[in-house]
Amino acid sequence: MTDLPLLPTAAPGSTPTRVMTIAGSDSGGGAGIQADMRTFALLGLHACVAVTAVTVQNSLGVSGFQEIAPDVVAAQMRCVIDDIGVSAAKTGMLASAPIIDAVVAQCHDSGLGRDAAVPLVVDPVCASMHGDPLLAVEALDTLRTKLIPIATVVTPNLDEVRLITGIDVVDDATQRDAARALHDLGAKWALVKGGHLRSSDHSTDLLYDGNDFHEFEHARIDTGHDHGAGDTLAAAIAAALAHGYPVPDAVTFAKRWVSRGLAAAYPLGTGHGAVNPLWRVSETPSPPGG
Ligand code: PXL
Repeated sequence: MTDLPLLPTAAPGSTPTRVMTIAGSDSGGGAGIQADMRTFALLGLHACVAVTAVTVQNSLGVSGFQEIAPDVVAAQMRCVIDDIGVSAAKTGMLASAPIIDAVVAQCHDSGLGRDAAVPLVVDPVCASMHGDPLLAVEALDTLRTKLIPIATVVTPNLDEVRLITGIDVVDDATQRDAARALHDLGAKWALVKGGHLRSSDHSTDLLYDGNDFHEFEHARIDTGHDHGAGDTLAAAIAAALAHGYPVPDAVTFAKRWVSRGLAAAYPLGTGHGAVNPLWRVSETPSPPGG
């Protein structure tokens, strides 16, 4: 598997591949649509956006958010997909059951999802890293029964796995149980992120498609500044799918992308800093005279 190219991938003046994020805005710029758009742009894609909510947050946490009306979320998706077209899409913070319902209905109408032409990565965002809720508790059932069944890939962390499946992942066996449960809910591929599970210096993510388990082991990168890491991982998977990668290769690529971003993470404010998806830019030559 080769690395995805840095922008631009289309000749000047010609249209790049498009991808859409359906997610919330993070005023601190570390997560949400801001993280997604940076990753999409750096991976040679034109980023389209359906905003679901506007959060008020800084490095210390989320102090509130305003939801966007569900029909406006769906309208953003529809008008972009009908005109500009996208090769992959990703969901992040969806805030409420009515927004999930509107997104799922629009995915069906617009040909997004596991059995449709356009793959859909579902990052089932439930709360911020500080524990601030980003999805209404009563929306969990809608997430479970309507959105996950149309996911090409679902990418929960261990807290989200517990909320969605009821499984407390504590070892290899329960991580496999969780992957099976997510696949049983209808996701084509389930990626159960291992977090701190097995060892303090390594982390293993598990990918499952109903037949094979793929393990992705990587060294844990010790940074207090990992805000936006989950969003960036899911966005990089969507970007790689838009470029035509098969799912296991897309995950391999995305893991590398996030690891490098974590190694280059930076502090912000007085709380948590952010994963740095711009790490790759500093490796490119300066422009002439720059
Ligand atoms: O990292 C999850 C996430 C997604 N989307 C938005 C967020 C966060 C975490 O804070 O604020 C808008």
